[in-house]
Amino acid sequence: MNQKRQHYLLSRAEEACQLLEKHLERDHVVRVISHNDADGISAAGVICNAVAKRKGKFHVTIVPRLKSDVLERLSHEKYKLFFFCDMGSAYVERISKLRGDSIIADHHQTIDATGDNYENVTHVNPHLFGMDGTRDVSASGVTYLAVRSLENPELTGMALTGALGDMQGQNGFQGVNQTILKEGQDAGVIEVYEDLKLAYKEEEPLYKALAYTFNPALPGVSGDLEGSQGFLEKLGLSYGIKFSDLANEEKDILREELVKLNPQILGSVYAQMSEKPPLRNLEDYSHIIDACGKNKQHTVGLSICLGDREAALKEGMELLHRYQDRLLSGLEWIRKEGGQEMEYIQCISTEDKKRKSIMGTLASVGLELGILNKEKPVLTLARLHNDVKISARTTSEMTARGVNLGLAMEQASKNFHGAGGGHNIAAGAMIPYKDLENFKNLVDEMVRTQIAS
Ligand SMILES: [Mn+2]
Repeated sequence: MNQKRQHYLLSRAEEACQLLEKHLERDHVVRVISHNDADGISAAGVICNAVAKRKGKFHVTIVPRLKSDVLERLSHEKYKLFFFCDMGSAYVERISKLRGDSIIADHHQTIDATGDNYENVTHVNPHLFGMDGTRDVSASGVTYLAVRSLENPELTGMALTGALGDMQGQNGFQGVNQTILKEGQDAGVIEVYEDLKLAYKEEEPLYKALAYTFNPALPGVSGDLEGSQGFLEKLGLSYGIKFSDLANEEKDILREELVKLNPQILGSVYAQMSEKPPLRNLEDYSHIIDACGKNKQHTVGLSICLGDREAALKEGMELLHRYQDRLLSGLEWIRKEGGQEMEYIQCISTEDKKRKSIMGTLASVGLELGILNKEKPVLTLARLHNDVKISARTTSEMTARGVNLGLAMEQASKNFHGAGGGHNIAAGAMIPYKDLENFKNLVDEMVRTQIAS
């Protein structure tokens, strides 16, 4: 069953590949439009690398959302091939009106999968074939499929970097991601081994590497530099040295104690063999690209994907450190403030400009670390002029009990002429500020009903 679905997706991707090839042969510039997160930037990296390898030309624009004004601008452009990554599935009809051919490489749910017959649009999306775009494959993976038969096994790592950025593969890859991983391993591009899943193990002093590790979360240590120092001191380990400088027996002690904190700290590590640290470990790679996006420096991220190991990588690391500082101070703030608990949900709100863009991440990590009550879904609230931007996060235990935040955000926001939606575990909405109290009450009630039914 699954094999068959993958087969359909792969053959649709193959159609896209042939279309791409046709345009490359005619020396057409590929017009790439992609999303500003780690998955979108990696996806742009995949298509641009594939085009560059064939001596083709590309023109990339990275946007936070495919809004009307973006499509409007594109409608005046005279490119012969548009390539949409990580977006586009909700706008197939409008994309069909562009002047050239289009390829859509997306993995978001499609509202109308049947109205899909436009001669000049090749639509590649796992949902069209009954597959799960939240777990099975991300946009960078779908984009990889669309250049796969041009022989690009070296891009398998980048395809999975985006998947990790979209929180796929934290407990192993599945579906199409698994297929891509196997392909990368067979080609000697990616190696997988069991190891401690510590972040930036080769770069950072041990206490920082521990504090910056969020996948998985280490209670009392992740996001807490003092906690991490204390943990290492108690074990008699010097916290200022790098992991690689520990003696073997010290490494054993550390491993044993970390497993006690969270057994998932031992798991599969994915390494891209042609890269040196910090880009060798695919999860570290994805965090660096993510930090570029979060700091609104997506060109830096894209340059890293395109092979800049000098200026762009240096800047990427600076952006990563800035992002980590923000994350750590945000967590400290949550530890102090806590969530404002309602009956079934809790809220955290901020006026801090820099914090606003990472509220969703703070909520997820706060839940995982147990700083926030795991039993109550979190709504983060950030006021933007007359509107409030809401990010909603919960745990898989709560979704198993019936919570569906995507549904709640969509339905509740509609009541106040706002917009919202997303996945069951992570979703978002935008509503008028004046309706905030009513919105919160409504979501509280909705979550109550979801758990009860
Ligand atoms: Mn994505």
